[in-house]
Amino acid sequence: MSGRFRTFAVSALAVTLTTGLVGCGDDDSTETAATDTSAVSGSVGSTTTTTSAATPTKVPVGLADYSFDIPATLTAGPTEFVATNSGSEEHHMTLVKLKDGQTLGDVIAVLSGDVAKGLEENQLVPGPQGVAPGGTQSIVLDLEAGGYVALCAIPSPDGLPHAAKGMVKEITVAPAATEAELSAVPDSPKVTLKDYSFELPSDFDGQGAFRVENAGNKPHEIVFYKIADGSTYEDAVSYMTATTPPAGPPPFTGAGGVTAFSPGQVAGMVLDLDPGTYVAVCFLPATDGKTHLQHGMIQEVEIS
Ligand SMILES: [Cu+2]
Repeated sequence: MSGRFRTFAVSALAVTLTTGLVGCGDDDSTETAATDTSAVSGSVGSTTTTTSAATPTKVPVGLADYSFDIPATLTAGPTEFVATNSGSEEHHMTLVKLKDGQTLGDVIAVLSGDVAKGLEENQLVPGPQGVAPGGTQSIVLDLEAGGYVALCAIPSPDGLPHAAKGMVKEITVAPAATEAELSAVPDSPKVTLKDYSFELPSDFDGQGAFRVENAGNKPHEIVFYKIADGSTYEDAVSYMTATTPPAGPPPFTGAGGVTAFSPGQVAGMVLDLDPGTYVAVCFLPATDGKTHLQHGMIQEVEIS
């Protein structure tokens, strides 16, 4: 499989779960598997454009090797996930919203088999992406009540996804006392994800809030990578598309983005990109065995 070093990979996780290793360092997350999602109605997210945005509730998300520090219970409504990475590897928080009757085990099973199909069949909600060690990423969304699974699908150098090393957590989002009337997702310059391309504002400067929409028919992600000094966009592409994991560290560093999310959904993304050359990329697998990257979902971005 090409690009194996970074492809969305959960394959080793089912085994780990059945042997009970996941959650051993995180006692409060293992007892909520039977989350009742029967009261959840409607689809996740919307693309409603707002003229004034609701003020989101800030939820700090600690990313570490290999765990999430996030409350096991949240409240529905306008939410801002503020992720910080205290670990030594890049992390993200992919969020899967549980459907009626779906359990953590079901999510893992579907993502451990045919990953591309699993991504399409699950409800994927935007989360913080591409967070380098010491980095931060803020994601704004209208969080719906229900059960969620947070996981990190980024593989370590040994090929195992962080989820298989314990970076999985169940989160219950309780209904809000009063339903929010406004969206928290800002009506900012748009970043649009399509099958299979990105559309960035023509004057994209990588600064401030952006409204990220999935206008495709497939789940997509956007990850920004800053290319290291002395390396080129071509170097980054050849590293990302190598058929065997290249030796040495990648010639780029995670600079933020949004995790895989389902068609029709929308999120706010706050960026603070230093001047330099970047790659915007979607690594998700497609159902034809190629990655979205191989379908052309990669773009050079210059920040001056
Ligand atoms: Cu994609």
